[in-house]
Amino acid sequence: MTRVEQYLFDLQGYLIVEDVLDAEAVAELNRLIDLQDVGAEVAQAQGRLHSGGFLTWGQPFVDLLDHERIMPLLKVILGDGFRLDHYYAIYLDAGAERLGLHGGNTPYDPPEYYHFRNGQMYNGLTVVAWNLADTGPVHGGFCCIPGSHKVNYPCPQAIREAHVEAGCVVVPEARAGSAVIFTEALTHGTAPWRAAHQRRSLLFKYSPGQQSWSKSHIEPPHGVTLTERQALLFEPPYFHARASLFEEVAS
Ligand SMILES: O=C(O)CCC(=O)C(=O)O
Repeated sequence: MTRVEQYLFDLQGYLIVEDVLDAEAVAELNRLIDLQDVGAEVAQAQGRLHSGGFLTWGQPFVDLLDHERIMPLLKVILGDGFRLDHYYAIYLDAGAERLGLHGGNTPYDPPEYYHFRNGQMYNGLTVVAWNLADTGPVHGGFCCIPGSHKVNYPCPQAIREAHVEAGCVVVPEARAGSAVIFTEALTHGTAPWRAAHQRRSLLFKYSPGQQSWSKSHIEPPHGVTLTERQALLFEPPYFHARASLFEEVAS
């Protein structure tokens, strides 16, 4: 993680990592999604679908679990030994309405925190959202109140209601191929989807090794071969003697 990335994540509570996937990789992931006939499901769900299960749809999805560009950033954000808590995709069609603002440092939510101690950050549940379509102020998609992972007052109702119309809410530009990393301690939501193209974002949510946000602990997907490091990401939550994700890692 560069000093700039570290500064921006600490300052804002999120970071856009541009061009992690090239156009070919994005096209392949989209092709594999198309094979699943997702379009019909999204239409049936009135233009908004949150759904998991895609790790069995092809190796390119599995490769995202521990992408080499993202892992060093997560090591700083979450500490070594973090685990995959849960994952799902967001599909939005034109006209999909907003998802309300949620999260934020206050009131305190134990599994979703941002602390700074001993000269380093400690985060609870943290999201890596892979964008397979352009998102941003014109199109819609992820929105947030930068810095709210450290805020000391609850988000006022007036700001929740105004949503993206509130001056403090941003819809960051995040093109296809980028990854948006954010702490769930950030106040965030979804801006209405105004683009003609379908929003496709794959959200991988990681917890520090000792905790779980989800009631159930995620199982490795059936019929998928994982590397040693990917398998470690599916370990249940515990702290003592947790294996490093960064030493002698099988590629
Ligand atoms: O990316 C988005 O649209 C928001 C996702 C969200 O609200 C969440 O991960 O809790």
